[in-house]
Amino acid sequence: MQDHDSVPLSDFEELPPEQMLAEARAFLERMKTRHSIRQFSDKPVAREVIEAAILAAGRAPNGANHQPWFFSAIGSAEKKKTLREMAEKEERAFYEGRASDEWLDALSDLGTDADKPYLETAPWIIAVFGQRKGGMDDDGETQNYYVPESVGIAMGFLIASLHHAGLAMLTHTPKPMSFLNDLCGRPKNEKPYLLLVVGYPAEDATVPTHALKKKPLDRIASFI
Ligand code: IYR
Repeated sequence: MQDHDSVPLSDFEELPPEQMLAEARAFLERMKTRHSIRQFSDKPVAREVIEAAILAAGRAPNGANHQPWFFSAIGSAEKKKTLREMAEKEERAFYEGRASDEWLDALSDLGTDADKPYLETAPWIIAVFGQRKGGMDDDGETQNYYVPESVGIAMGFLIASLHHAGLAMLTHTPKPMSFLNDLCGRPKNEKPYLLLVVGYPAEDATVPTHALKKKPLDRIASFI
């Protein structure tokens, strides 16, 4: 290995094999209770919970440890109203012509449409940006690497962390979503990847049956 500064690994926790298996299976069971929902309550969620989840996302492995992500946690009623208006404008164009028939057909089992009331109802909407440039010091110039991969992993951590904390979510991707740069005051060289709607489910929240059908292990993995 090339010469570089390092410290001994000191916080790795080795588990006995039976406990390892039990933990892996317990996590699987926990993740089975994660569902994308589209009916949210307006019950508030403490900002500290969102902060901890974003910090967990910030621990994701990423290109050259440049940490090429930014999370705008939108909690103000005024911002959420503007966000809803802008997202619904794009979504109307999407559902009324921009999307192919094939795409609309693929969405029909989910019951989605251009109305996004949850963008106002849910207490937090997290906009996730990827930084094409910036490096460790956010200098806006240094090249970043594997940005979509890094941001994708961080979003997975964010979702798992919020679910673990007992919150419900929806990943939402208005198309296009370049309006988010202005809304969140982010520079042009950042690319919005996703909106994460976060809060408590409404009492009458539902899960589309289609979303419950998951591929079995032998269709998503091989052991060779
Ligand atoms: N962005 C639209 C459409 C949409 C697209 C996919 I792919 C989905 O899995 C769900 C929705 C919307 O949010 O309604």
